[in-house]
Amino acid sequence: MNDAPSLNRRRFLQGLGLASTGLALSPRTILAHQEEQLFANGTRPLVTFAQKRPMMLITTRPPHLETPFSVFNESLLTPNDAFFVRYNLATIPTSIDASEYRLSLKGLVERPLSISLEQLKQLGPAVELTAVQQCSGNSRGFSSPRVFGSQLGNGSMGNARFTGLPLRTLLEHAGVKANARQVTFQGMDRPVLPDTPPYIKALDIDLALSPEPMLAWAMNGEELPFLNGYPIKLIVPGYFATYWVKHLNEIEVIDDVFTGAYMKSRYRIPDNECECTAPGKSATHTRPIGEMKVRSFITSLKTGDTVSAGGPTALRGIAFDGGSGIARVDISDDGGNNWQATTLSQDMGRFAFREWKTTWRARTSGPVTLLVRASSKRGEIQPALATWNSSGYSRNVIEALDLIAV
Ligand SMILES: Nc1nc2c(c(=O)[nH]1)N[C@H]1C(S)=C(S)[C@@H](COP(=O)(O)O)O[C@H]1N2
Ligand SMILES: [Mo]
Repeated sequence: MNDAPSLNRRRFLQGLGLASTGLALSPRTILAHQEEQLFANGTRPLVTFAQKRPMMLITTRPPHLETPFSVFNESLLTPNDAFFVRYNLATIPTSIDASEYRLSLKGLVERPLSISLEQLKQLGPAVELTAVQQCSGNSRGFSSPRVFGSQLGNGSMGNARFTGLPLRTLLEHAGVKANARQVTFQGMDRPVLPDTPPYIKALDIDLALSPEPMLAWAMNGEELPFLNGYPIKLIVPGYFATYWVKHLNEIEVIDDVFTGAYMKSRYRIPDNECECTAPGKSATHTRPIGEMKVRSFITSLKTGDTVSAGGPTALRGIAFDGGSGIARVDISDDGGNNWQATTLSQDMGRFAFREWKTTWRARTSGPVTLLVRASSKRGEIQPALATWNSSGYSRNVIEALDLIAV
């Protein structure tokens, strides 16, 4: 890509007051418009940031914006202007000159590199892949008992078609040394205070050299939106978004297990099969969060909606897992005693949202609860009861929608 779009982008961000200082990050609030959350936090304002349509505001600085859930029923690819935004550190880049951008690769490689965007794109053939990106804390706000952290609804996820260079092409170009154990990744955002640890993530060398991780520069056929990691974001299909480092510019190959705070103390889950503890208890042994668990949602209805008693109701929704692919999605209207199979739509790849559809009839009038449950190709199935961990990570309980048949 040439320089023109990035220059336009810089002006665009300046125009919205995003460019000069971090403090200038002020969203334009769409007044009078609030989105319901289904837990005790009440409503959320819808706000507009640069390149984004009205999004649900979690925090302003750094920007943390959730996708309104209705977007997931509009298209299987989450549009760039509706894709969620999350940062851990408050000093985020506000202007990036693509012509000055360099990606550095150092540490245990034969030939350390510092390359431009153009050079990166010339290193090998570009690849494309559709993948779900989901925050570890997506749906955390539904944890019971409640947990610390942003009270997220179900909108900290999205499905996009990414274009970029396989990470392993870059690593092989530089020549990884035999004693390599992990690879670390850092972007251009920084802590506000000197004592706050930097946001650095690490992947085991085998994962880093596997086919899927990608240095992506485009999303749904367009440059990455600024707030989604322009100009380069690391894509780790199947893995939670904490590893998908945005504004990526520093990669290092190391001979040990990385001990930075965002690996050693944060983004960790109980080291057991359910990634859970008894409610209210903290785990004695933890490990870094990894692949996503299987999940499914009904997108065509929302809690409180009215359906016709006896008549057909068209249902549709989405399902995804950590990359084995979706085997089946079933619904139940009797608390899970009987399940009705749904039809899976076209497969966009094992890392993508899988659409499901079915027709369902509410048998009697009155309140009815619809459950949706996905099974993955590796035999994983959503649990009937919510598991709990103190960070509210990797929630994947069977979703329930309360409807009224009339
Ligand atoms: N540079 C950088 N990359 C980051 C983060 C961050 O704080 N800084 N947060 C991670 C987390 S926790 C999430 S959920 C995703 C959010 O990506 P998005 O804003 O494109 O949706 O970015 C990940 N990559
Ligand atoms: Mo996240």
